[in-house]
Amino acid sequence: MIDRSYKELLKMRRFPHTWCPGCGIGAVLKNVAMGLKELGLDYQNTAIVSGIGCSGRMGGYMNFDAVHTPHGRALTAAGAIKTARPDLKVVVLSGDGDLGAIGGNHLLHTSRRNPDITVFCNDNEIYGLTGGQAGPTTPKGTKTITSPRGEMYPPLRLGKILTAQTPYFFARTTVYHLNHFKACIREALLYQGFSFVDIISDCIELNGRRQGFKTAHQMFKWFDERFHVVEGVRDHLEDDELGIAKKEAEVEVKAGAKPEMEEKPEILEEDLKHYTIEELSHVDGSEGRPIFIGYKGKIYDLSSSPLFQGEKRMRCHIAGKNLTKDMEAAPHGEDLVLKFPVVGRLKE
Ligand SMILES: Cc1ncc(C[n+]2csc(CCOP(=O)(O)OP(=O)(O)O)c2C)c(N)n1
Ligand code: SF4
Repeated sequence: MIDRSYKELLKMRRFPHTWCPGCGIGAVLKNVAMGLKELGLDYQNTAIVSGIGCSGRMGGYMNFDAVHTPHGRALTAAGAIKTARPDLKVVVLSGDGDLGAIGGNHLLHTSRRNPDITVFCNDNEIYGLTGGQAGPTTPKGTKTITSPRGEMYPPLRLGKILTAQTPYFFARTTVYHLNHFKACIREALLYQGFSFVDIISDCIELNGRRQGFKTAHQMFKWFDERFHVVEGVRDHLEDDELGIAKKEAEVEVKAGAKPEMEEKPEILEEDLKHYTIEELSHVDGSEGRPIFIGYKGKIYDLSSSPLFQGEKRMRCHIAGKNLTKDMEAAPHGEDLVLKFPVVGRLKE
């Protein structure tokens, strides 16, 4: 049976929504809601922030405390919320124009400060709400209402800007590459720091039709021709690549100083407790219990993860489970787990 519990996170009473039929924003809203639901994120532990635009309307349909900011200011509000309430997950939903043009300066400086904020950018490569003007990510040569002979300037390469300085998490995906899209949403939400997902999406009415596409599906096929998925975690993504680029901060080693080694408490193999799947399922973080997960035969204690702190400690769906298969399908979570202490072994 299809799990439709993500709908609890949407204000269904406000439907039908405002977007045109075939618009990619619906897919972004639905899949972000599914990703939040899967990770146990809801109105008690998460705040949503949007800017202005068709994309900026997503926050209004979500069953969360959501802030609809002036045009371009979503990241300033998100940063303020995170500063005042570090226990909250803060998620920004907005468009390429809002985040990359009028909000571009905030994007630069928020990414530099690296707060734990996740941004989902519905990148339809146009200003949709205001009638289809060329925006910062409009590809060169695209005919728009403000560039009837084709956009003169090359687009802003969000990926290049956001991966220029470590640490960073930048993912590019499309509304058409559904499995990849879902994996990016999940990885971005799990990342501790500033994560940005550039979701190539369609504005069929005010971008697609002007370029000769008759349906949203024709635009999806065009996304499939323009982009291809690259596996694993990269340092950077080429302009035609869909994937995840992630890098930790470079460690500064002063001249003459010995690099500091991370101290890991040594646990002897014979001291490790052996857990069955059944026993593991009880160590799920509920009622003050620790948060254990299984991975490749070992049990890791994730209780100290900042994701699971605060008075409203989340009951995360990953706790108490053997995640080996899930993480093999989406290997980006591995480095998240390996830094936590090994506290046991999984009985086969
Ligand atoms: C200060 C200010 N300048 C301009 C506008 C007009 N305006 C509203 S939405 C928008 C563009 C939004 O584009 P994007 O973020 O790509 O969203 P989309 O509508 O394509 O989803 C503009 C220029 C505004 N509302 N406020
Ligand atoms: S104008 Fe474009 S972006 Fe706005 S709702 Fe319609 S299709 Fe979507």
